[in-house]
Amino acid sequence: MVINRKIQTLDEFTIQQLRNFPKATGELSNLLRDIGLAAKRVNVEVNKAGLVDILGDYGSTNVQGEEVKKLDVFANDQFMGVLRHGISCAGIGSEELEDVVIFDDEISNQSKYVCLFDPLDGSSNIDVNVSIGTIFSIYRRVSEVGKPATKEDFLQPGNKQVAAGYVIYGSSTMLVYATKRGVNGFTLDPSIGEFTLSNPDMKCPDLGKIYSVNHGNFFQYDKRVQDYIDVCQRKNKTNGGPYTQRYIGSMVSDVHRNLVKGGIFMYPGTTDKPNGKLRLMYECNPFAFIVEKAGGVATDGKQRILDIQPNAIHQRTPFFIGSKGMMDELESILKS
Ligand code: P6P
Repeated sequence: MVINRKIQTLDEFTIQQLRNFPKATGELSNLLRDIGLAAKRVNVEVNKAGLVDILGDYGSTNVQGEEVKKLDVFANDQFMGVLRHGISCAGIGSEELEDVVIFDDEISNQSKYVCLFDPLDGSSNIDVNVSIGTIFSIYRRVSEVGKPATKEDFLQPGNKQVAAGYVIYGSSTMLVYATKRGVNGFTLDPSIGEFTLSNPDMKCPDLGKIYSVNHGNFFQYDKRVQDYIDVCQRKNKTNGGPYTQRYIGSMVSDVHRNLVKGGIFMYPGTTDKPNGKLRLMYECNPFAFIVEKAGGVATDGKQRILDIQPNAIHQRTPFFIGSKGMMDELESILKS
């Protein structure tokens, strides 16, 4: 009987990374495995969403003033619970929590890392069975290990991230994460209940043919953003235009597709919301880290997302991310 040893689980992969870098303490590997465990628990509920009476609004509203779906609450509780009871995280920030939660117990205070989460992004799509996702960001603490984490640990620019990733609960469930060593994708194998390496060393194509933006806001965008969208829609021998417009309304799905196939995703500022809708700390920074490690680019229209110095956990930013060639094209128009 041939045993297929080609399958490498997330745990085996992170342990192999540990073996390759003996100075590593294994704490980051533990943290990623904890996140993988919570993601598997969320995946079970997301897959049942159409069957169990957990649809419909929870009736409460989160700190963003948005209706909270039951799955949002469940997902937040899963990630916070696993990390609080793990040994690798000193505290978390979350879209679902008004302020950061410092775990402040003897073991957690010894942890080197803090995490920020969007536990279930795109939750408005839950009731119509569109893919949704979890986004996470991991920082090394700036406060003294051994003492409780502090707010400053969470308000670091994205260029200080140690790792970042996302889970996409779609036709298959994938976990993609990046460290300084690159981007790797794992697909959940239900037969063994493990994330298995399916997309090693992911790279974002330099050019793509997909642009993602909410055209409903077109007349609220800056003129130069409108000009770029116009370029995307026109025949153009130099950039192979017109492009195809794809917009799912679930950022994890849109950005994942563009990462794999090449493309550009935009959530610009509008006259109603000059800073756009997306959150810097737990939506834009993690994806900017991942896409840059894969060779792409991410800006707020003026500067690199990862260089923005945050001043609030829930602050928003305009967001442009994707293939380097398309982002260069956008930048040339925004600077014109
Ligand atoms: P709009 C989902 O609510 C989300 O936060 C992102 O996942 C998605 O890209 C965006 O909002 C969609 O927003 O305003 O285009 O519906």
